[in-house]
Amino acid sequence: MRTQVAIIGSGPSGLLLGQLLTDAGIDNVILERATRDYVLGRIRAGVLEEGTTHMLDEAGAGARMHAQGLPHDGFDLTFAGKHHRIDLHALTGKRVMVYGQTEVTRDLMDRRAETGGVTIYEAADAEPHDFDGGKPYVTFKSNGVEQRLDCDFIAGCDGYHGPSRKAVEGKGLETFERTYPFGWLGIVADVPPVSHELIYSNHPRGFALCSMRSNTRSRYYVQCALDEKVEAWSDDRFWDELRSRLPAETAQAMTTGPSIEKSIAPLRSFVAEPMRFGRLFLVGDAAHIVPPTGAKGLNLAASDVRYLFDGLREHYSDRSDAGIDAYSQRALARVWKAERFSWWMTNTMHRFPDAGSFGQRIQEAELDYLTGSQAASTSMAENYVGLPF
Ligand code: RFL
Ligand code: PHB
Repeated sequence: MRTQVAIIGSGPSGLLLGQLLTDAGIDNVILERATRDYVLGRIRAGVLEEGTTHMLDEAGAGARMHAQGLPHDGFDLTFAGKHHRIDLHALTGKRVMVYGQTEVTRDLMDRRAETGGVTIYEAADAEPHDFDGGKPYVTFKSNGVEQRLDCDFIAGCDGYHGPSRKAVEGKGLETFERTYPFGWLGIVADVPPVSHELIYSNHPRGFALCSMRSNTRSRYYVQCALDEKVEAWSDDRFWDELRSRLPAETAQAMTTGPSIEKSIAPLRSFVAEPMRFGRLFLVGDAAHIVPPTGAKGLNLAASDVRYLFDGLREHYSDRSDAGIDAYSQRALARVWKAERFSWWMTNTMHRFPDAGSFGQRIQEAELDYLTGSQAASTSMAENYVGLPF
C-alpha cells in the first residue's frame, strides 16, 4: 500500500490533518488502533478557541458546531464565596465555543466518509520506520495480517501513549515534564447546567469546575487526591462535594441527577522537543500534554495541524520545504505559551497539599489582583481565548 501522508491516530489531530490534506488533493491514510465507536466514546475537551472553529470550517466540518455549539462571551471565577466574571468578549473582542470533542470527532469522521478518505480501524502494532531517510513506511497488522504502508511523510497523531514518540527516543528527543499532586474527578449528567457560562471555583476543599455539553447536559469536575478510586464516589457523594465548593446561591440552584459517565484523570504538563524527526512529525498530544484547567489540549492539536498542513501543502504545491523545516519551531513557540498558561491557571485555582499558609495567602492575593486589575484580567482572557496562530 502507498500514500503520500501516513497518519497514525484518528483523534482530533489526525482527522483534522487528514481532512485538510484530502481537500487539498494530497493522498493520506489514517491508521487507528481502536474502533470508531471506542474513539467516539471518549469524553474529553469541551471548549474550542476561535482559531480551532475556523479550522473546522476550513475542513468543511463546522456546520453542526455552528448550529448546536454554545458560543460563550465569558466565564466566572469564584473564590471566597463570591463570583467574578471574566468578560472574554469585552476584554479581547473574541469568544469561545462550547462544543464537545466527541462531536468534533464525529463531524470530522462523517466528513472523511463523505469525501472518500481512508481510515483503517483496529490497526494493531503500528510502527514508523526509516523516517530518517527518503523512504519512510509504517508497518501494522490488520485482521492479524502484517501490512506495510509506504509514504512520503508520517504524521504521529497517536496521542500521549502512541508509538510515534517512542520511535524517536534516543534520537535527540528531549522531554520536559511536571506532574501535579491531584487529579480531576469528572461526571456527565443529563441535567441543565447550573449557569449558562463556565464556573471555575477556587475553594478550601479544592478546585471545582462547572461546564456543559448542551443546555440539557452538564459536565462537572472536582479536584481529588491521586489515589482516589472512582468506585468510592456515588453520585450523591459527588453532588455534595461539588456543591460544597461553590458559593451558596450557586449550590442551591444546582439541578442534580444520575451520572452517565464518571472518571478520574491525572493532571500533567509535558513537552517533547523537537516535534520533527526527518520525515516524521509529532502532532497534538503525541508531543505535548497540558493540565485541562486552561482548556488548551485540543486547541494546541489544532494549531499544530495548522503549521504542519501549511508546510505539507507548500511541499506538494510550491515545491518549498520552508514550512516543513519551520514546523517544530513554530509549533513549540505556541505550545510553550499554552503550557505556561495551563500551569499558571492550575497553580492559581487548585489546593496544593504542601502550599502551607504562605502559599495560601499568595494564591488569594493572585486571585484578588486578577479580578481587580483590568490588565491582569485581559492577560488571562487573551490566553483563554487563544493566542493567534
Ligand atoms: P488523542 O485524542 O489522544 O488521539 C490519539 C489517537 O491515536 C490513537 N492511537 C493509535 N492509533 C494507531 N496505532 C497506535 N499504536 C495508537 N495509539 C494510539 C488513539 O486510539 C487515538 O484515537 O490525541 P489528539 O488527536 O492529539 O487530540 C488531543 C486531545 O484529545 C486532547 O488534547 C484534549 O482532549 C485535552 N482536553 C481538553 N482540550 C481542550 O482543548 N479543551 C478542553 O476543554 C479539554 N478538556 C481534555 C479536557 C482532556 C481530558 N482528559 C481526559 C485527558 C478534559 C479532560 C478530562
Ligand atoms: C469540559 O467541558 O470538559 C472542560 C471545560 C473547561 C476546561 C476543561 C474541561 O478548562
